[in-house]
Amino acid sequence: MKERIIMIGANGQIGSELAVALRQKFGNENVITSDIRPPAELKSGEIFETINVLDKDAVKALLVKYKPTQIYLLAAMLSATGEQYPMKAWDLNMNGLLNVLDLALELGIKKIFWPSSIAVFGPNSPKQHTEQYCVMDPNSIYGISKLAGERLCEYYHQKYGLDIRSVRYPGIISWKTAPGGGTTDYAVHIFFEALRQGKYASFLSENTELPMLYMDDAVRGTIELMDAPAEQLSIRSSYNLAGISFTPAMIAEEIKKILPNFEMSYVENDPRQAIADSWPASIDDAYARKDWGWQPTFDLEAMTKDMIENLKTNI
Ligand code: VAH
Repeated sequence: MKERIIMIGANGQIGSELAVALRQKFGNENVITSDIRPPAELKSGEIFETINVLDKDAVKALLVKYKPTQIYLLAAMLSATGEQYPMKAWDLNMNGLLNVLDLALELGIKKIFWPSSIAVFGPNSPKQHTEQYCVMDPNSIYGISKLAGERLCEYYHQKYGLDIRSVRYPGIISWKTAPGGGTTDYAVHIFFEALRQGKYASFLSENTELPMLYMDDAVRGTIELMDAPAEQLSIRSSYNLAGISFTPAMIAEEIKKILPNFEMSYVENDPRQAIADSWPASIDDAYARKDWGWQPTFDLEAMTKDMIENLKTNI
């Protein structure tokens, strides 16, 4: 059967690159992107619809119009912005998901991708090699909404048979689309500033180790999960996914190997520090590796080189 995909929340950091890969895989005519406002650019042949995921009737009309076989739901408010507008974050992250889950059930759309995050772990979760199953006490509204969302996904799978698939993304690093409102965004901003200003003032302290993943790996891994045979998947909440764990000091050193004059400094008392301190430093992704062959390819050196080479020609 021909696959047709609707992506909701397609203008964000992950959606904008995932859409490119999906259009290459399935053809422009089979990938409809949507978001609350039009994208900065839309190439000829690409289909886009303006939609608010909280408007259930509008989402239903979209799904009835295009009859997708898969839905990618990426609309969410991330950790840092979520702490500024907690109830808006809860509303978007939870009711957006519930709208899609209920409509998928009603309209018989079996396959759904929904991103979770390492933000579902909290201060009492293990800090290093955080397992798939462990104490999870998130204390950001974003992390709380993602943990609740994981529980809903597993519930809709077990109770109704929806084929929902999910990964706990680390901080995602990319050069094509700037991230919005995240705690890990420093690891993207640093590259733009290193090339523009030759310096960067990090809002996270130098030894704040966080799990990160390069966008190329994140996009490939997401599609590999969606392509995996359903019977191979033992996790229906959300898979731990690991790539590269590093600190601001480590990424600064890596940048200096290419830009020797780069200067790093640190801003104290940024509210995002407390969020970062509640998260793990590294993740154990054994289940993803075993169930569907997950394997990251970019290490810190390769990512830094790729980021700087691409930004040099694109900004
Ligand atoms: C954030 N980039 O910083 C997101 C991500 C693990 C972090 O969920 O909120």
